[in-house]
Amino acid sequence: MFQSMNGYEEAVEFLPATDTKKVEKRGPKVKFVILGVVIAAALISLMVGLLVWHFAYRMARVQKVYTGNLRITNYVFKDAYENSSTTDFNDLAGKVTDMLKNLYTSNPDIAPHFSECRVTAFSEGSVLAYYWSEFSVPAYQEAKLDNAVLELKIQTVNLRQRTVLSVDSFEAYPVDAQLARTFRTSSCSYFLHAKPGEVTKFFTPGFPNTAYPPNMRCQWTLRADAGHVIRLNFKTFKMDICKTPAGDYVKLYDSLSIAENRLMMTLCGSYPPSYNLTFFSSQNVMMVTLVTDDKGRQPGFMAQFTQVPMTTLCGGMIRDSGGVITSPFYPAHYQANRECVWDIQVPGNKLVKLRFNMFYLMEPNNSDATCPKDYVEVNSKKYCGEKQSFVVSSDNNKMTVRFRSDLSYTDTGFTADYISYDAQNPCPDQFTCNDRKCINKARRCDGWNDCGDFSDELECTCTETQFRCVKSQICKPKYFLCDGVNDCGDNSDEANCGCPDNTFQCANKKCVPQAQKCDQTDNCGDGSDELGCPAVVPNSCSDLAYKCKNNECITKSNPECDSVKDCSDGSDEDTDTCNCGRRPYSRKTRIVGGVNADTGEFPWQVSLHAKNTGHACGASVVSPTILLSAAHCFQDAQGVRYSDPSLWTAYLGLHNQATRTTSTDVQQRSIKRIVAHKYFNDFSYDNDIAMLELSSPVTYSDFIQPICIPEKTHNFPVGKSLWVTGWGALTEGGSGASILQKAEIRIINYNECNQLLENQLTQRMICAGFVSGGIDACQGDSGGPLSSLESNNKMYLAGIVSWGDGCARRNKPGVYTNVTQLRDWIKQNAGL
Ligand code: 4AZ
Repeated sequence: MFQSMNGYEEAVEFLPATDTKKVEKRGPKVKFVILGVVIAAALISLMVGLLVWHFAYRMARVQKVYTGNLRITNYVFKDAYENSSTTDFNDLAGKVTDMLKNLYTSNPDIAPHFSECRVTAFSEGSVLAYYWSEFSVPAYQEAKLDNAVLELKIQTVNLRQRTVLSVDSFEAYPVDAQLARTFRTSSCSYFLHAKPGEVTKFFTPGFPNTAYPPNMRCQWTLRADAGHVIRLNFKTFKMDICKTPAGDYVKLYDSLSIAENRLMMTLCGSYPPSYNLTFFSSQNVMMVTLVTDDKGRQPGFMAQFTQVPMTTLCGGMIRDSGGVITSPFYPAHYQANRECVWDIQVPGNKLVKLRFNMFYLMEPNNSDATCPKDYVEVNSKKYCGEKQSFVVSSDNNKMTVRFRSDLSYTDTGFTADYISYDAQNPCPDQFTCNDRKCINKARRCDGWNDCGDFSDELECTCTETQFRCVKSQICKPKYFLCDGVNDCGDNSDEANCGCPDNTFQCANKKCVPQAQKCDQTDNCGDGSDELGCPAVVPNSCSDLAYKCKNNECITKSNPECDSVKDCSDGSDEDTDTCNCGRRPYSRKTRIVGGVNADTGEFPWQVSLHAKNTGHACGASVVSPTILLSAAHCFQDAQGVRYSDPSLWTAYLGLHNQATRTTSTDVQQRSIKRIVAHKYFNDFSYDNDIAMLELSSPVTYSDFIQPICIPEKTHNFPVGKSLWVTGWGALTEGGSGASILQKAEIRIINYNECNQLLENQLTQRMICAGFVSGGIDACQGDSGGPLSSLESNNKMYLAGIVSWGDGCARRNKPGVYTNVTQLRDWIKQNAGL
């Protein structure tokens, strides 16, 4: 190879080094040529750049659409204006569009861009004309056009001079041009006028037989007679889950234009049928629009509306010594653009106290404490947003309460009760909080913030079973020290609890050598040293690691069904196992008046009826044929053979006990087999679990779904919030509930609870509730689920209602069967 190259070299003719002239002569010429080429290239790119800029930016045009309404004062509304094919409509529409065109073309910032404008509807008042106007504007002039069009509002004086129309108000609002166009051309457009005394229904295309179509744009124009408002109620609302920014959604407008400044509410996701989705218009019109994307089909909605006489009556003079005030139409959404003033006056020697029990005046994306939009003003202080129960009191015998809603967004409002009280003794036989709320005297200085403002916990002498938090100076029970929960709020109860260097602090506060972390041995005794260990160690599972079907071990915390494939065989994400814990009604619900669950909110909840007794116990659906419940429900007693399957009937999908035989959501089954835990101890209630096989499988529905069974390595940490549900007694020794009840409670530290319950706990039990009492399961809730919402957004069966020392007592939390500890039993007996 080397040789052949030598051969070529001989043929190359090099410039003789001595021929310097030749080199000099060529040099400057080449330089000029290069320079010329560079300049030409620069000029060309400049030109191209300019052209691109010109066409792509200066010439690139944006379609702009504005919508709104204007009020014509020298015309009187007539029925013909409702129908766009009448001559009356077209005459007046022509005048309005002429006026708009005049207005636009006489403004130098608007005229060059104006394309088209149309009147879409009229309504009463004298005549409100709804319109849209379209413009085509170079991108760089968009902001200028926006300003000019929106400022037109204030030029209404000129309007009168130029046209035969007297216009006293004019609104314009930019809308998405694409959306506006598709609404205009959509064939899915309906015009409905309420009939006096009748209910008018409308629904999404295909409802209830088929899902609504993809990429749909529909609009419903709703009208009522003059002097009426519209009451709109969604009976069913099942849309795709809410997605931002797009997705499927329904918008309600307090207007006949789709201007966002008149938007009352955006609805998406699904609402349980028991949710009060009721809205009132402020005038006699309303617009409902539907937008769907290309995925995630659902049944849609069914709505109905009626007309009700318009009344501006709200608020007033109150001279009674006590009563209730609410926002208009509570608990339906209040109207936009309302003002109510209550002037409360009680006898001269008394003061006024107002307690808000429900308070929802929420505006999306608005956390402004000055309450610039909807608010309630009491004694000149404004309140808005979403609030827990609170009390406002006055220093004299008068109180003025003002409720104000602006043009857009409405909420469910408020309900409040007012009482008059004696200034010298605001809380007879009770403790008076700083905000003049009254609480039971026994709750003073007990370590719990019963007043809500800590005033019951100030200036206390700590007892020997209490310690004092550093910042707040509040006394708390000593067993809060070093329990891993920041009870003081300043962490002072958790300070100085640490472990020495090179040791690891377990969840139960034990210290173990650092080297024992993730060594697949439970050195802590609570497994916490083996949690959160990233490595996957094949074929050597410790008790604490999740075991894959192929025997791989996953030491990550709660790896099952978290949408991450941790096992190489994917068994942690098995679709059959993971198809559980779903709540078809996805909306976060608000409890309005009490603790009733919503229909379908806990679709795994079962009511077990014993012959001649009625509802006796709860249970949970875990598969189409299997329920889990508590073993103590099936112990023979008082001459009744509770262990006999034929004694029992299971009601699935049940919400209200009164409708268990009539509701179409309910599926009723007899029981084929009951398997109680072999080692259930009817003295200690250890191993309080039973499996029930149904006579025939149930069909899953929106109201019947299985709950997920946690793996034995699943971690439910202390302090985690869970839901307990059932139809059990509403008070200790009291009678059961008709509507399924729900209560949010928290997991309590095992050792602390064991102390409170005098060492009666076994490892197959967990405690949940509140040491302060007040919220708990009770008789009749037994066997029912303790449901835990996990990070994968599925509900898991953390426990089964088992026993307690009474119900809701202080220092006596409820005890639940620890499902993770009985995971192997469930596998062996239920095959799941
Ligand atoms: C019962 O008798 C019962 N406070 C269930 C739970 C609790 C108390 C009693 C918990 O079924």
